[in-house]
Amino acid sequence: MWFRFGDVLSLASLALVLVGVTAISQKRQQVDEDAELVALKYVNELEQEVLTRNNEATEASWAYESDINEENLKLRNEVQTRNANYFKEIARELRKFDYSSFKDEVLKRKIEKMTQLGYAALPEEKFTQLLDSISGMSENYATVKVCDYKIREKCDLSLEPELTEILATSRDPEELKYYWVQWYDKAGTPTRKDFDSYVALNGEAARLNNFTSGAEAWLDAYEDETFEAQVDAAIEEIRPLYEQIHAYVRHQLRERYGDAVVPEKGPIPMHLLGNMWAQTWDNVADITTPFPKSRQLDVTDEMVTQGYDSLKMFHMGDEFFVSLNMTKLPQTFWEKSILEKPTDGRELVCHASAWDFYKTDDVRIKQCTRVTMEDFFTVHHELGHIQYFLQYQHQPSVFREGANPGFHEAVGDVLSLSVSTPKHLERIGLLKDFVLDDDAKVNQFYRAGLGKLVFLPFAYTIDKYRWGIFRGEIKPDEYNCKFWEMRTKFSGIEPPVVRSEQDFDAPAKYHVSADVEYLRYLVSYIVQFQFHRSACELAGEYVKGDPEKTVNNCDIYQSVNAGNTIKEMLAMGSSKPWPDAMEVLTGQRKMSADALLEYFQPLYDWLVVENKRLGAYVGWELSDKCKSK
Ligand code: X8Z
Ligand code: ZN
Repeated sequence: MWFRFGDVLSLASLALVLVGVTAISQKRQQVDEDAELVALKYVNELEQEVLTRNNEATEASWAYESDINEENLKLRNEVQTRNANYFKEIARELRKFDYSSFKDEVLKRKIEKMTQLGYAALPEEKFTQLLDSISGMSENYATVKVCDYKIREKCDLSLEPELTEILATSRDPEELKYYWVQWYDKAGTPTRKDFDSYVALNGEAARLNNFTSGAEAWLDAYEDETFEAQVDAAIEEIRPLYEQIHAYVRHQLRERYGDAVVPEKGPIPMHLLGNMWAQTWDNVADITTPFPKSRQLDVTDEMVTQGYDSLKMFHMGDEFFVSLNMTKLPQTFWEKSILEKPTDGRELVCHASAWDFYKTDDVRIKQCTRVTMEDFFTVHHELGHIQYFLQYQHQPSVFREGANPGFHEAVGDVLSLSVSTPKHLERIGLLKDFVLDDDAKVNQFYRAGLGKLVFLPFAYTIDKYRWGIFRGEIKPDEYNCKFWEMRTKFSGIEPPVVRSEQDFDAPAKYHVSADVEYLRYLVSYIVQFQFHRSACELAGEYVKGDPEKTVNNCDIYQSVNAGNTIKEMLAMGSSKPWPDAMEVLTGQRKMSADALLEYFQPLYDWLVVENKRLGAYVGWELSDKCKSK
């Protein structure tokens, strides 16, 4: 016998149960599918309203930032508060769906993004308090005026253009120190109260969004649990190279300023480095260059001689993008942008920015452009943001973002890497009869090092410091000295005067006062070399192992092939995780310092030999320039 009677019964009931289970699961599946359809319809129907609201908010922010006054601030805050409530409501509705089991990956990704509320998660009263704290800081930053070094009763100097210009060009340590102190005292310290309230509310918002702190909320944009560790590893990888350029610059500055101003083994006094935050040092290339007799690559004077103005600079940037078969700037860009500092006396945020108005072709830049080579690069940087906006404007609103924030920052810089080659500068008539011999090459690599390499530990510190604060690891009574301790540790620089906990210096950097995440720039300065190398390969300008076709002398200008592939990456917006976008251009799915190290290998080789020859000390001792009491 195969089975007994009872077995028959139990088999039958099993079959019945199975039929039942199948029916239930079919039904459940049906319910799931119905729910998914309902969600899809809901999300699609929101699209137009989301665009309109984003547009209104952007218009209000633009109006305020280009004309800072009470009324514009009030209007901006009203729109933002209204929108925060709206997006909170949408998120509440969307959370009713069990969207983690949705089959439509695009829909799932949309809902995940739409339920991430950021500051809008706060109750309305706290949301407006947070807005007030941030606008308090950034308004202070935008409106600081300092008094002239020689004519002390003349007190109308702004960061842009006056202080920026002085820091870049003055070679008088006392004058530089004076302006440094003025700026940090006025742009940093007065923000302390607002900053404390900002930290508290930022933390509350992060926890409402299920993050442990604001640090995790920021890192979430990179969609990779191990991203922080990868960033740490990249900084370690770059460190030997950084130490070499640092040692060389310190040595050269000692030659110029002497032992009493620049120590042999200590950190470099930062006011001597050509930039208020010592974030890039290319403004001191002229006084530290390896081969002063060889022609230098600074074309600022030539730009002035040729009568360049901001409009010309933007037209040239536009022309570069068009030469890559990318999108030409729309007419309204020229009509609505602010490309020069207004002279009608109104206050505005001068820090350069690019804006997407969530319509078709309404994109703008606000920049207090100066006619310098440095700003020529910034023009390309900003136009890179604009090109990204134009390439992804067909995407649904939630995907109208960079693949990650670092991608957005990298696009224009990829073009700048081409613009900065002697080859390109000759092409556009800014450099004539240039002989690219060995000395000139070292000068070129060195200048690139001052513009790119030295930025990496700076960018790292700005957010490592804020992560520390957000995570409660850096305590309020050590905010200032921790900042300088970290700046010294990672960059080997120090303030020109002793600072204390009576001072508060980090908000003297725009992005700290304006609550802009900064890791994006570190990521950009790494991935842009990956993008550059691949674009050069596509342009036929780079062949691995070919000494005639290196990444250092590559100009992708007029390469439709490179342009089309970059375009393909940009057009994805944030519709896919960033490794998918990176793969389109580079074939790689990881952020890697390899391309950057390849770019700077010739500089590294030269610096190691030269620092030995000069007996330049490599590394730095601790700083005693911050006293906690
Ligand atoms: O803030 C900017 C751009 C606007 S996204 C002008 N940058 C960083 C800075 O100025 O600190 C570009 C490079 C770094
Ligand atoms: Zn930018």
